[in-house]
Amino acid sequence: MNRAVIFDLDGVITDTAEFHFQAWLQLAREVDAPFDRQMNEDLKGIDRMTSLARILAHSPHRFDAQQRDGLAARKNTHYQHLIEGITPQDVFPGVPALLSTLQTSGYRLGVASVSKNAAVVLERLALTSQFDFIADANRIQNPKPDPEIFLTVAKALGVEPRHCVGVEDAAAGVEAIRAAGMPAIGVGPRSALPLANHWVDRTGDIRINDIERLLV
Ligand code: B16
Ligand code: MG
Repeated sequence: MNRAVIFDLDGVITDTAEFHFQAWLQLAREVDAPFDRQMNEDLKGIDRMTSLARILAHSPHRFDAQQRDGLAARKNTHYQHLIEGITPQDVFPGVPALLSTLQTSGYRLGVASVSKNAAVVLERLALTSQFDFIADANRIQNPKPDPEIFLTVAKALGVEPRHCVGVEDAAAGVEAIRAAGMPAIGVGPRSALPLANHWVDRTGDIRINDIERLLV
């Protein structure tokens, strides 16, 4: 039987979730919108334009479509600046060993990130070749919590969704995995990711037994 593990990127493989937060914080200040870590929790796993709309809802200013495009590009410039210096040392501890163990145990490996910067981040982490398929966010019509991105990766890997496990740090991402008909491992507290089937504090804490138990 073909089996697969499909990983989110930001906040699961590396700490780019923090860089997204820093970039949104800078943008929020520029539009006089209140923004903090708590509000950022609702943006995790959410695509760029939807995230921007949520921040602008708290701004006293109004922006037309063209101005919004400009603001989204500005946030992305802040983000790209922050990720310039990432190196393979920024991969979360235990992740390279987990990927190797899964590979040698016959699992297919995929990445389901809605970030349009995912390919660049994976290159800088020197992880591109570890995965059998990396979704291209530019080709995904429906962002998380829609299951489209996880179903796309499962199809590309040639594995039935029920034989895939998804790994996510965001509530919208866990919802997308479950809607795709896959069991989900939540990286974070059970209270923040209530729809997951198993929880770990860090991705490197995932054991192959946890995955096998979820697939029986
Ligand atoms: P970009 P993931 C998501 O990536 C991030 O969690 C989210 O904060 C970000 O807004 C989104 O990607 C879009 O990223 O602006 O780089 O296209 O968690 O799905 O890996
Ligand atoms: Mg994430």
